[in-house]
Amino acid sequence: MGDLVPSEAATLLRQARRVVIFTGAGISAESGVPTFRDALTGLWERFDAAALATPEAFQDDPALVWGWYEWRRGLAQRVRPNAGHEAVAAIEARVPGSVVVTQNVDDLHERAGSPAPLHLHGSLFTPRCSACAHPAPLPDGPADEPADGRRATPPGCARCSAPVRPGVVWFGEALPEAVFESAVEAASSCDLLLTVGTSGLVYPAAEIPQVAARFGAAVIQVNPQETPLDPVADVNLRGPAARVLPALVEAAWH
Ligand code: BJW
Ligand code: ZN
Repeated sequence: MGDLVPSEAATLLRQARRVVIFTGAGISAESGVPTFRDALTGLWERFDAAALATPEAFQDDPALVWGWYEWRRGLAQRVRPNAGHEAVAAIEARVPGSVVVTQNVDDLHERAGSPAPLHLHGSLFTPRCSACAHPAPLPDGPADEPADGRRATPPGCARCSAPVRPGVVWFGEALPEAVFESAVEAASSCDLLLTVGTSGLVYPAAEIPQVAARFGAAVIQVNPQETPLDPVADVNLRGPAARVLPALVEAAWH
């Protein structure tokens, strides 16, 4: 454990009064949710996730895109939060001025006990109308791989009968404004930002750690790989979140 976390990182966390924990797909990897880049497993390996996560893909082939998201919703429901999500909730419990900002569309932070994570890219669990944005109920029964393959025709909107779409943010779409503003506000007023399991490639989300650094916060990154955020981070902890985050909590407070 000792070599996972240098004392500098433990001290930064112990002394912090406001922590922002900024997470990406890597924090859910050890729960069994493929990261965005390797989300193309199983039945989906023939498809390019970046091409499916667009309004154009949904317009061209709504059943393909809806089926992909229903499969991912089913997977998210079947897996459990891991020790990384639990360590994040432990930090929030210990440092009351903390905020979780996640790019993830699963609900594993909530299920680990994080009270109100800010979901920059929406959620698998809040479908809405693709035309009038009226919120739609989740389909009945457990979401699963559609029995007849990859496709699942999306339900129609109760108000206008246009196809229902997933409540996520696709490429080319604006992030939910109030959520993004709250994230920027939290980043600009924290004294420590932890960036965990994100490639740091997708904007404007990737600005969040940079905002924190610009406003004088320390930045700790947790990722087994190098990312474009390496130079922004004061400390780079190279390892998987479910091992490194509990070790960091342990080193800070026990
Ligand atoms: C571990 C680990 C372990 C592994 N422990 N770590 C230039 C060209 C074209 C477009 C653009 C451009 N510059 C900017 C743009 C715009 C675009 C963008 O950023 N594109 C880039 C790719 C270039 N951005 C947008 O379009 C955004 N909107 C926008 O800009 O709107 C403008 C606008 C304004 C006003 C009106 C209208 C429009 C929207 C971006 C939305 C992103 N949405 C997605 C899909 C969400 C739904 C879904 O999940 O399907 O969000 S894309 C995808 O990427 C998803 C993720 O949240 C996001 C970030 O991915 P993340 O989390 O970093 O995952 P990975 O897989 O990339 O990385 C995993 C990391 O984990 C790796 O580093 C591993 O090493 C690590 N890891 N195991 C810890 N155990
Ligand atoms: Zn509608």
